[in-house]
Amino acid sequence: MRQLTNKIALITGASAGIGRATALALAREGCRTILVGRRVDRLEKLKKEIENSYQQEAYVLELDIRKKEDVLSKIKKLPANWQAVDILINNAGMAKGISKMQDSNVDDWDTMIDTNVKGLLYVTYAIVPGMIERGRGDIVHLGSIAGHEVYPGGNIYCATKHAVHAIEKALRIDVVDTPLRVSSIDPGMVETEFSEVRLGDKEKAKAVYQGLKPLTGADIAELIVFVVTRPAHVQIGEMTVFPTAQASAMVAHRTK
Ligand code: 8X3
Repeated sequence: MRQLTNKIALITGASAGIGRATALALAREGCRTILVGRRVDRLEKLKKEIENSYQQEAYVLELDIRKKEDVLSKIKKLPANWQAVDILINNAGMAKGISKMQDSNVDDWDTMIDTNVKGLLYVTYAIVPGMIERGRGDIVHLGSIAGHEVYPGGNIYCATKHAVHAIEKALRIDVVDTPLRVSSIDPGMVETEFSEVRLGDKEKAKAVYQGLKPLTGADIAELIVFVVTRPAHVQIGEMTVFPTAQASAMVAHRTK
């Protein structure tokens, strides 16, 4: 039997990148997956792929996690057989812009803070009480090296990822008297839509990963599978992961 047979995993930002890869990996390991995102067409395609590849059920939940009332009501109204979420993957997040703080677009700050911090909190708040009641649950945040370091142009994005760490550590304290586990996976360079969204330009996004082999969403998904398949007494705190050619947020080795 696969390790995660019949567990329910809810993945935010499941339509692309790390979220999509994680949904596929968890389904492969036996999870029934709740695919959360705004781009329903993509989520529906992913649901079909999961059903065809792994003969696993998936459920599409159209949701913008920035909308507090929607998060609370839509998660509450999940069908009865999808209510008992065992694994929460707080993946949805993004960076917008690389300007200095004094030159940046304040609307971009709102987007990042509302998604990366407030959205993550709303989803966590909607799910964790049920986990405590059922006496089981894993919460995995997608942090970043930007939650450990601050680099030029990173300002507000780095602030949001530092906040993700604070939330992760605080939640671990708050559920220490329960069987719940709280973890954060903190990647360096992963080639997804991330840089395109941040820079608003395909070519510039490509250049971010030029001359080195970046991580993929699938690399991160395998770490998430590892985290949630540890024995019940083993709780991973934070796991930092880089491409071999990256040493820190600012140090990478590129070949021509
Ligand atoms: C993404 C990694 O280095 O661009 O979170 O901040 S980095």
